[in-house]
Amino acid sequence: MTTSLFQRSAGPILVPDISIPWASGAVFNPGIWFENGITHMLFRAIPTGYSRFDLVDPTSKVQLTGFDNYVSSIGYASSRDGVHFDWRLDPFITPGSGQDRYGVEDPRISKIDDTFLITYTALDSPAYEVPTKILIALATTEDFSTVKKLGNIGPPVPSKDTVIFPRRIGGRIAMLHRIVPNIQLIYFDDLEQLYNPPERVWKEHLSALEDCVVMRPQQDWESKKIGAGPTPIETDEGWLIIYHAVDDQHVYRVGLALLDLDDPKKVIARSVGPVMSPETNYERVGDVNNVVFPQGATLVGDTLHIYYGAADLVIGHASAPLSSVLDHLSGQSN
Ligand code: BMA
Repeated sequence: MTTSLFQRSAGPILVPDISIPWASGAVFNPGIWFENGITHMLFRAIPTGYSRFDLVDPTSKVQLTGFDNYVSSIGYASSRDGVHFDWRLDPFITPGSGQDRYGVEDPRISKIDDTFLITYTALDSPAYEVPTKILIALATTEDFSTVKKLGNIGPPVPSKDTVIFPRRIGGRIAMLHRIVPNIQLIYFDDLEQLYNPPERVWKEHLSALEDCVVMRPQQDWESKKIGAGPTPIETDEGWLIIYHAVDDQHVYRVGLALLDLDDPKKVIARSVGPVMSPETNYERVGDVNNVVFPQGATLVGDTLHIYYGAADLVIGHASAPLSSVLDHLSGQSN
């Protein structure tokens, strides 16, 4: 199933810290931005005090996990070598009293002009209440010190796994998101439209949703759903997309794809098999077992670094030469 394309660090690179109350229970799913030698990380963090319970999926009968008292914040850490991170002691984004009152989750970082754009999931109902009210939220920062929450920028239907391309494409802002089970692409004319999308933008997108699909589940290991991970990485061959895929048994794995640089709706190549699967103990056993959830990546020289949530409890890191990743993809179909 797995290949040795990616080399993991010896163990998790960030774990919950009992002395930091808001991050004492779990830290996972890190968004990453690399600039001027610094790796900036934003991650999902949960305080201790939550409890797990078993849930059975009513259709598939697969055993799932539910949680009580499980409200996430987003923390910040930074690193000079990409693997040893220093924490900021207070959370970077906290849930408010509005549509994000049940938690802020899964941040991805992009940058247009001089502004960092942070897309994340906001919960307007308790996690694991069905149907969960989830929204796409946006926040901006210039310096990873202060942050401005802009609220809900998403459609009037549940959507998550949202990431903005790190430059304009054809003069517009391009964003991937996921309405189950596919990955879709939407464009905004400019930052103002992204910050405060007029109703018609999502209305038009939803009415032509099938035409906006970039990737659909294709393989058994992707059967339930797929979702974009890190900010797309620009390479000579195309936009490198690192995504997660969930199978019928609720196992999360990692896949790769290449999208056309000028028209990212065109898939140039895509993994046939997963490039990472839960293998180590900390990926197989945690708050949600059998999860590798990539959400951040950097290209430093010729090395591609991937940062991922492991079993919804800790943060893992793996790397591979970009040339090997592109060679691997050139042997795959789409
Ligand atoms: C997704 C999100 C992620 C989580 C994953 C696996 O739906 O909630 O934050 O890591 O499920 O539980």
